[in-house]
Amino acid sequence: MSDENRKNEQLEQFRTDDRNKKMTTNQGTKVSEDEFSLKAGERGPTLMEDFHFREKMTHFDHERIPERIVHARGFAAHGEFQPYESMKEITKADFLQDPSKKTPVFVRFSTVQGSKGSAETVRDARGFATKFYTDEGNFDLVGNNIPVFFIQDAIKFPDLVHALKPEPHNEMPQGATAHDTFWDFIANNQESAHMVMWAMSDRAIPRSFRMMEGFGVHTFRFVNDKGEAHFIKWHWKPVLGTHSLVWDEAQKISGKDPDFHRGDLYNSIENGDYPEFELGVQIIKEEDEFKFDFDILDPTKIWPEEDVPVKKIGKMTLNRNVDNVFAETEQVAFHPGHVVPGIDFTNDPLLQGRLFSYTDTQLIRLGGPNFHELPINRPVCPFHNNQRDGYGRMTINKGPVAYHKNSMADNTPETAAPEEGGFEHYQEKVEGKKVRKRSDSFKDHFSQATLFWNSMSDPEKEHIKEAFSFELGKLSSESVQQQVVDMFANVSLELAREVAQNVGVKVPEEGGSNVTKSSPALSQENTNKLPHTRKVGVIVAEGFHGSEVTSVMEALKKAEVEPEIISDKLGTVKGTDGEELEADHTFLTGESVLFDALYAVGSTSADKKFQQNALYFLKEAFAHYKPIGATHEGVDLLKKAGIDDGLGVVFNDDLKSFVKEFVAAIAEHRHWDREIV
Ligand code: HDD
Repeated sequence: MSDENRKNEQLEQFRTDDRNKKMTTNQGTKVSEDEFSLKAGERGPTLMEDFHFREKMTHFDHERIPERIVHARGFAAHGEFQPYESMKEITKADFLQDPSKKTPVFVRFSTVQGSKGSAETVRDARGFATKFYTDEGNFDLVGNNIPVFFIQDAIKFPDLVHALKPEPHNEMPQGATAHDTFWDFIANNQESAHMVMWAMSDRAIPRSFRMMEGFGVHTFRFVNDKGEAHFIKWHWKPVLGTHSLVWDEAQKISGKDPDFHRGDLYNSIENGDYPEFELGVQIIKEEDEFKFDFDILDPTKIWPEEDVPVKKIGKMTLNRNVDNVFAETEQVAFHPGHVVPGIDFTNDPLLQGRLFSYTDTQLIRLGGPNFHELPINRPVCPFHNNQRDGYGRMTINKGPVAYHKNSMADNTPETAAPEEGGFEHYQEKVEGKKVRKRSDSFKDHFSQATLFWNSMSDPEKEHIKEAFSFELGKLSSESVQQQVVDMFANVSLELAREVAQNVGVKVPEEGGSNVTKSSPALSQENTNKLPHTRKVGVIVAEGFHGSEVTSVMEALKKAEVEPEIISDKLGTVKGTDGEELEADHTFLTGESVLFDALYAVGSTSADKKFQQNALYFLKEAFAHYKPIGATHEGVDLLKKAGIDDGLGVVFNDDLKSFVKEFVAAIAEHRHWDREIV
């Protein structure tokens, strides 16, 4: 962790450590008894004058605040951002000028649909919200891991969310879109087609927050010190690549470890494996605004990376966990309208509406207009204005003057000219009639949905078909099923026909698309593939091949893979040559679904029960296309399970070659060639 993190220094003033201290009330009076309330007689009623009881109970009664209406389930971490080069030519944003300058950041990842206690590996978009504490004020990049959105106009957001959330009459299902109202909304709001394709793809079940892309979604503007503007789109690219779970695995993890994603993020930071994301921008010149076959202001459209390349402009490293989840992760308030000079908005009607909604929601959630004073939300630069009072005001503004303009305080706080860093809105020329309508340029809902479909590899296409078949298969309304199938016939007839057959509705005859274009950048097949931080479960029984296993484990660690021992009981497992290993998990506490790969070692003395448990783990890992390695008795185990060498299964008695092949198989992430299509 960098010592010069200004946000960390600021937060330090608010941190407190209660250990080894005397207990007091909130008024500072020392407490002599905390187990018994004050009573009139040992068996008598509690007395009103028990101020300690009253205070303790009242505080407890008020501990909960409303959860976020969307993105309630989230987890966050601190870090730093550093640009690769000066972006002076196109933006005057101070934090993007100097490659030696580090800016503190706070990132909150989230699911959208479920409530605060819901499972984390559900099928859903993920929020990816970053607060940059810049020297010119806070800049919030409030994005998702999907680059497009369901709707084009913010006025539909309450409808979308009402349809997406658990149904109001029975509050089901939790953390899932597989229900009638969601799909009814989709079929009747067809601008959602593109985002639905992403939501049905593997992108919606990420392996880790560390392995997802992030997108600002909207088109924003960069403005330089000459007042010239460019259109831009924001991207976060994970250094570890973009990787996903398998749907069956994701559902099982929801039960086995509902905290899977936060655990993964928290532990990787605790272990010093700091998650890294490169910040990228796509840039379009003002004069090229109308050169595309889509409207660049439409938030249901991407700018294909092959047409508008992503320029990587810096890197973010997450290097510190929060000290207190409520104080930091829960109370952080993001807002797409928190911008700094050099970054500006466009007329995207979804963005425009968001600019209203976020402050409004914080007023109810955080209880008033002073949420910017909460430690996590405070800018690291000074802030001065004439705003005063309100619930929970912490700042003590001195003096009688709280108005502009004034003479009594020399007309201060004074406004700043643009040269002094004053924010100046980009002077875009606007004219038109007041209308409530969709622009004609926003009316093509299907071309990019087909572009996405065309860009998928065969396994990815198969997963999309299965996801649609799962979701629609859960509906009770046949009419909605039919409407959705008919809608997606406009994206791909192959997709719609297969889904129709799977869910038993009329197979569409007509449809299809004449879009043949594809964008390789959209396929996860083409992502970074690295073995780093992958978890390998090493299945070991008493009497294992001692030195061999330890040398394989050492070699795996060298490749930055993380082996963890699974056995039938916790404690020491002894090898043939006296070698000892400590079991991290048993077959009860560990689970095949919680590992990226398995290494079967076994032993000659493994009993039947051990073998049965190990076989269950191995078969499940195989079914989830995970790399599996085996040596010695482990090979026999696998053969018993009917699993043979090849397709990500590595048997090799030569240890050096074994490690090399196994690490390569781990880097590959999943071995889809096992899939029977
Ligand atoms: Fe939103 C939260 C991202 C459209 C209204 N949104 C929220 C969060 C993220 C996003 C990441 C969680 C922030 C956190 O971790 O605290 N939202 C998006 C993206 C959108 C989007 C990428 C489309 C491009 N959102 C959107 C619209 C509206 C909202 C159109 C309303 C007009 N979003 C909200 C909200 C939330 C929110 C209700 C809930 C909690 C909060 O803001 O602070 O105001």
